[in-house]
Amino acid sequence: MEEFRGLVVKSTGSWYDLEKENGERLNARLKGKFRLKGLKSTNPVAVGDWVKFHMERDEGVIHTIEDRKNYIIRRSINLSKQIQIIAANIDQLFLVITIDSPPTTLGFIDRFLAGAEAYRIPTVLVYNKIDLYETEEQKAELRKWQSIYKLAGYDQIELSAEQKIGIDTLKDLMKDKTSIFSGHSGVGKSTLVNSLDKNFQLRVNEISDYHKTGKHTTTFAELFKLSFGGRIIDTPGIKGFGTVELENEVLSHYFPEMRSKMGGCKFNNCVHINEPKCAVKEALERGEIALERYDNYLSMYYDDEKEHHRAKGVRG
Ligand SMILES: Nc1nc2c(ncn2[C@@H]2O[C@H](COP(=O)(O)OP(=O)(O)OP(=O)(O)O)[C@@H](O)[C@H]2O)c(=O)[nH]1
Ligand SMILES: [Mg+2]
Ligand SMILES: [Zn+2]
Repeated sequence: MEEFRGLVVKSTGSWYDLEKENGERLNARLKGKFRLKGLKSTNPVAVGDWVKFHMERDEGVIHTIEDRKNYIIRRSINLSKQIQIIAANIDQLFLVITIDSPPTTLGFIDRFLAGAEAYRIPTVLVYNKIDLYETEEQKAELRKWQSIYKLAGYDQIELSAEQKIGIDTLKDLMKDKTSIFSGHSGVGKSTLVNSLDKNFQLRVNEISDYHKTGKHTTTFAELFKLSFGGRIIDTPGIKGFGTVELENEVLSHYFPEMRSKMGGCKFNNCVHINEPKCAVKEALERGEIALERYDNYLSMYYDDEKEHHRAKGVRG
């Protein structure tokens, strides 16, 4: 039987829309006795997966999922052991940020970035609405944030989705890659995505309206192709990574600027708080790690500890 290769562009849970390598689209379902090793998930195949299939009449029958480069999951609310794979094979996340309209906090950004590190997905910080940074004070604040994340090693761009400033730089970064946009409500994600591709406009509005109906807990992700050669996965599932469990012992691994220094710590289980001869704290003192980032590291560390004690308490 002839075998084909396809990309999952939409999933309803029982039906999949596939795109073949020649661009052709078709409907597919899973082979009857399909089993996935390892992961206990409610959906074995997710948007962004590459699969192998054969044809039965005019529908595809998926029999193999290719190895994933990465994926994002969501824990289902009722069945605590079950997870739902939201999307797979993501090349990059764009975290859209506005400093005060609406406010994004450094704490939110650092949690998001640590979560993305845990999933091994590169993140680019996108400062939108630069047309609104008018006073010297506002501009200074923007420079300060940019210097914090430059020190941490993140790529950053600034733009105005509304005034179409800096859009080409974003398109260059997106070319031939699969991207996801995240960020607080109102930072301009839809405006930004609309400005990328004229033909895309309708779809984006459809999506955001759909989300507003509050059905997003059962909505699956969808993958869209952009005319300039890039893909966007639209997913309601990751406004942030608040639900990702980041174990305290490895939390600093998810801060790239700490990760690169911790080889020099005296203790190999150093958590860079009270230990002597800690290379991370030495770097902090030399100004090679931003104090704001370190403070957020600490607050995540102690938050999780509190969480942990509370959970223990409940269990008795
Ligand atoms: N001044 C200015 N306003 C912008 C810019 N980008 C977006 N906006 C405005 O910000 C508001 C929110 O933009 P949206 O694109 O709807 O934001 P969103 O991130 O998609 O929000 P949710 O769908 O709720 O998550 C709208 O009124 C936009 O017109 C920009 O670059 N400059
Ligand atoms: Mg939107
Ligand atoms: Zn240390």
